Amino acid sequence: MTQRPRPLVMGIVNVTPDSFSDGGQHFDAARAIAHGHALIDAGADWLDIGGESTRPGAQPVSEADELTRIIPVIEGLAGTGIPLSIDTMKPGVARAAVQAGASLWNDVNALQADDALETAAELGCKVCLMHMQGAPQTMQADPVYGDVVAEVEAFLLARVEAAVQAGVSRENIWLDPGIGFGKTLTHNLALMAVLPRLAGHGFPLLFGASRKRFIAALDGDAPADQRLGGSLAAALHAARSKAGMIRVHDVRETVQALKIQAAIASAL
Ligand code: 9MG
Repeated sequence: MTQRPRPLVMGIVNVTPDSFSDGGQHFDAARAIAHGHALIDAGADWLDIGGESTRPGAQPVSEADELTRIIPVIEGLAGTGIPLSIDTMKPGVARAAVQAGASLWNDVNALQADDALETAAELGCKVCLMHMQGAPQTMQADPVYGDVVAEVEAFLLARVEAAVQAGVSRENIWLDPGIGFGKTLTHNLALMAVLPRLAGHGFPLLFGASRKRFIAALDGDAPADQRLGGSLAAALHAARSKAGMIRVHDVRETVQALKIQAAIASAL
């Protein structure tokens, strides 16, 4: 695993009803594609495209609806030269997305769905195995752990072994502690504090804290559009902790913060 001076930045393209829609059922792929281009211009190294919200309380969508949302967007961004990630829990969606041009399957469910392991092995794409306790609809109701760090770490390493057993190449595996996915503020902080340990297992770490609820919990219930400071603080911490990629909404600001931190570190 080669170490870059700063982590890669993954820009988020959510193709969900609260973004790029006319307020109804019609998704505007052209606007989502334009947003992807704007994130690339802002310095994104990767784009993560998702058609099913995984926010706390989000309801599942059908495979057909998810495909209708994301495939035109992936096809529209496939020629940019910037690699694309598909954020989905569904093997059928991952398969179609990879055929349309995605090269990373970002699975918040860590390939636990039926056929997910076999599909990932067959596709030969990169995979991100993320930890989540429960499912998005209910995960924040009452998350409980004995030792959150040990449990998340053991889960991720067990999913690595399941993936490798199924034929996924070790070189294709990324890990992610899943900040905000079935975790209280205390759980999130404990995991962020041990990022260097989680990054030390030989697999690159993907880290996502952008605009998440824990920032509001520490700063007067700040609404999502006022969480940039907290998002940048978490991104810089992840970079110092040797995360390989940071998943963010605010690409330009994150790239700038990471550049400055790397420049200061190189002057030491
Ligand atoms: C889809 N999604 C939302 N938050 C995420 C996070 O923190 N990590 C990954 N891998 N995916 C996420």
